[in-house]
Amino acid sequence: MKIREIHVYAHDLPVTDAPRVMSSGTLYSLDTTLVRIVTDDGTEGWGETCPVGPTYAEAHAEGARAALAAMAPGLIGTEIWPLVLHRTMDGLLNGHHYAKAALDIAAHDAIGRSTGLGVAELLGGRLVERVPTYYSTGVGDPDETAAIARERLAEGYPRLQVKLGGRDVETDIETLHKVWAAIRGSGMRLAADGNRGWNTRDVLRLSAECAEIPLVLEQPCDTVEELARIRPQLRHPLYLDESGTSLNAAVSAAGTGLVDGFGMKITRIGGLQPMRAFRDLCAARHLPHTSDDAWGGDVIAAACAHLGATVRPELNEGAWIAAPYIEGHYDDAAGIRIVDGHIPLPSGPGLGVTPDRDLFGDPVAQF
Ligand code: 0XW
Ligand code: MG
Repeated sequence: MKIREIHVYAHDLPVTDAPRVMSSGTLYSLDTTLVRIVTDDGTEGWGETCPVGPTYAEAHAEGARAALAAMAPGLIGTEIWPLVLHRTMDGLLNGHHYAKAALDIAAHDAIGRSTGLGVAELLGGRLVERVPTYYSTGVGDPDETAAIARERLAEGYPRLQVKLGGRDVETDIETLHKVWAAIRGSGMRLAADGNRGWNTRDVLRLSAECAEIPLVLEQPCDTVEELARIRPQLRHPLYLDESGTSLNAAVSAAGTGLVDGFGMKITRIGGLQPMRAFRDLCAARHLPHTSDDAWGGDVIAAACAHLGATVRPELNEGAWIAAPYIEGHYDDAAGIRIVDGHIPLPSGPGLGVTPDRDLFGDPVAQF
C-alpha cells in the first residue's frame, strides 16, 4: 500500500472560555495542522498535530507545516506501513517528531480504513470500550479551581490535573489544599502539573507542605537535571511530561528510575508507532502513563482514545483530549466526546472519525 497524495490543511481552534492560562503561556486560539493522505487504492487517512502555542514545547504550527513540506515530496510513492514510513521519514528529515506524528496517524487511519480494522486493533487490540480521561484546569484562583474539581468529580472524571506554576508558590500550595478538601475520599486521582514552571526550591517547599495529599508531581521543573537533583527529597511520585521528548528520553527516565510515570504525548514522541513501543516499555516497568496530546480536534483526539484503549487499565492515567475547551467537531456524528469522564471509542474503521473537509478550506500545500 503506497502513498499517492498528501494534502496539508491549517485550521484555527478558538479556546472556549478563553484565556486558558498555563505556566508556559496564555492561550486564546490554537493553530492546528491536518494531513490527509490518499493511498494507491484510493483510501484516505487523516492525521493532526497541534502544538499548544509556541512556548509549551519546542514546536510551533508553522514549524509542523514546514517540516511536512520538507518530507512530503519524498514520501509520494513510498510504502505507508508505519515502520517503513518512519524509516523513510527519518531518511528525509532528522527529528521534528511532532510533524512526523501527523503522517504516522494518517497512515494508521488509512490502513485501518483499508482493512476494516480500528486503530486500537492495529496497536494490539482494545482492552476497554470506554477510555478513561482526565480534566485539566488552567492556572487559576484556589477557590475557583476547587469548585471545578467538585464539578468534574460529579461528572464522573476519575482523575484531575491541576495546572500550577508561573506565580507565587503559596497560591499553588493553597490551591492544592482546597482542591484536596473538595475531592478527598472520592477516589479521584490528582496530578499537580507545574509545566516546567517551578524552580527546585519551590517544588521542594510545595511537596513538603502538601505531603499529606496523595498527588503526583508532573514536570515541575524545566530540565531532567533539576528533576534528578530534587527527586530524593520529594514527598510525592514524579512524572515526566515535557522532557520526555523521544523514546530514547523515556527509556533513560524509566531505566534510571528518575520517574514513577509519564504524561506522554503522541505527537511529541513521533506518532502511534513509537507510542506503542513507549506503552510496552512502561508496561514492562509497571509505570503509569497518560495517552495525550497537546491540543487539537477530533483527529488527534481519536488517536489518543485508540491508544488509550490499549493501555493496561492498572497503568492507565487516561487519554486527555481538548474537546471540553473546543466548540464543535470535525465530524458531527462520530466526533470524539467525553461521557461521564470517559471517551466512548468510535466504532468505525481506522480512527473512526471522518472530518468534514469543508471546515478547513483549501489545503495550504498538496503533494
Ligand atoms: C493537559 N495536557 C495534556 C494538555 C495541555 O495542552 C498540556 C498538557 C499537559 O502538560 O499535561
Ligand atoms: Mg503535563
